[in-house]
Amino acid sequence: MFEELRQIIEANDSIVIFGHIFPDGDCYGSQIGLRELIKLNYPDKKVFAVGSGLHRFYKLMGEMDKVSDEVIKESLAILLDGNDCSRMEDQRVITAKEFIKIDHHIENYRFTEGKFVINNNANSTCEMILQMAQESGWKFNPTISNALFLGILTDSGRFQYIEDFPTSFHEAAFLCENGANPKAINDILNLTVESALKFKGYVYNNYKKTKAGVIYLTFKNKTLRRLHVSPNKAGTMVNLLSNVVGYPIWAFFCENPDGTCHAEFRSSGPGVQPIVAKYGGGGHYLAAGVTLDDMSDETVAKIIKDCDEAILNYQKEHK
Ligand SMILES: [Mn+2]
Repeated sequence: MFEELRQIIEANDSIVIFGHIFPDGDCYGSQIGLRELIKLNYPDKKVFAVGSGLHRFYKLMGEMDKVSDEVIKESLAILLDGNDCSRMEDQRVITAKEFIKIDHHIENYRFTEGKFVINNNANSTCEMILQMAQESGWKFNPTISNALFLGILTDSGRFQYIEDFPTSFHEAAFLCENGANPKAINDILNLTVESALKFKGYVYNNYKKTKAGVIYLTFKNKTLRRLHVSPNKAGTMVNLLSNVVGYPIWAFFCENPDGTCHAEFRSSGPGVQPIVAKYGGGGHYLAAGVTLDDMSDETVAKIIKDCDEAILNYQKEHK
């Protein structure tokens, strides 16, 4: 499946690996995992991973690289875990010499910049990198295994959201046999801070719901500042409202300092990706996000109404 991408990687001596804005475990894990795989298996190549990464994992898996504009201009850019160049955190990506992409998100429009492999059924981009490495017969080391395990673990909701359990568990076992340490990774993931407790208290005291079955919350920017949580960080905690009986869609609307709104949607059945796609957002069928122009009552009401309709249609289809 990855033959063509592997040939392009082999043909380039300088490679820069890009990840999406607001990097998560899969973004950082796939960037580090692929960088270390290329370093180990093609020691003569120069390979870098750019972006802000996940600081709390630096000690276990390694840091991100600082790369000059000149290097990017002479390099192959590998885009990971995001639809296209506009989603990448380091916008210098557009100046690269050549592009390839590996991703598991639903494609909003065709990636025309270069060759790509997309697998919507993969639980993570890290799983795809692992499959590429196995297909290529590449060697592994503990850093690579930890990094890829991190992405599989976090993007699958710790092995909940998986299409093909036997395959994913075999892959997890392979990574453990090659040095991944799930306990060390979980220990870092499980750490929390006191402000998170205050945030949870606010969520459980202030959520709203609709008759059809949407449970949601809007956060004014000043509320988020008072709670010491950024709009993006708040969005990652939308699952605080997950799996409440009678509420198949849950959502957070988080107002950014500039008045725009970062909104996250999750579902246990009705598709939310088609809803956010109407507003320029994207993601997965049951887990998607969007940036809205504002967080006015009208804007929120409109998209909540779409969610209500999706639930009612879903219920009709699944009677
Ligand atoms: Mn991902």
